[in-house]
Amino acid sequence: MYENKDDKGTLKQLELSKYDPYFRAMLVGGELEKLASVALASPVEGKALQYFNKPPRLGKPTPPHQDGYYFMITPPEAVTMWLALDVADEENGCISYVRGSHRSGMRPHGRSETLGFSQGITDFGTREDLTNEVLLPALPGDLLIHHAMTIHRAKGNRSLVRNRPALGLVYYSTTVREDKKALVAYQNKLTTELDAAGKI
Ligand SMILES: O=C(O)CCC(=O)C(=O)O
Repeated sequence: MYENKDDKGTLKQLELSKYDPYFRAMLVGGELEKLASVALASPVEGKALQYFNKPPRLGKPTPPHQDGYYFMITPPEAVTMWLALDVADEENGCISYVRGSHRSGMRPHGRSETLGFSQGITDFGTREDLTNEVLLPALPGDLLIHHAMTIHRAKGNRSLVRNRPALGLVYYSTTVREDKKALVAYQNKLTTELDAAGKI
């Protein structure tokens, strides 16, 4: 996905582990898989490794969301790792988390207009959300790990020159049940809509 699909300099998201053995090996069978298994106290399955960028000036905000809402799994026992490939700070859109939000259940989500993050929390912005929100700037090589229920978001990239590149790795506990039918149906519907709107 590109912020502007006619400008290849605006790459924002790219699925890597499905197509590239190097990234597949980073996701499955290595140190990061072990770390995910410790974080979830369970054997895990590596599900995806994606490139996430916010190109300078054009990178849009990431809407507040819980990854578990997108995953359609029961129970929502999964972690996402976010590996900074360059400096991420307030200016270029580092991630922020709502501390403790993984303990407070799934919030209502609704359609967002952000390409790549089609769902956002519809009632985000309560006093509790904002009081507990913590910004996490990162240096190249820093690894952030969040639970699938942790609310997070990021601002857009206001820098005129700096990208905000990162890798996102997703691991599910092997105890989860996936609603694959619902997931495929949703993804197909979304792809059709984005295609019709000329966004992909
Ligand atoms: O890179 C971003 O801005 C958001 C990434 C994200 O939401 C995630 O990895 O779960």
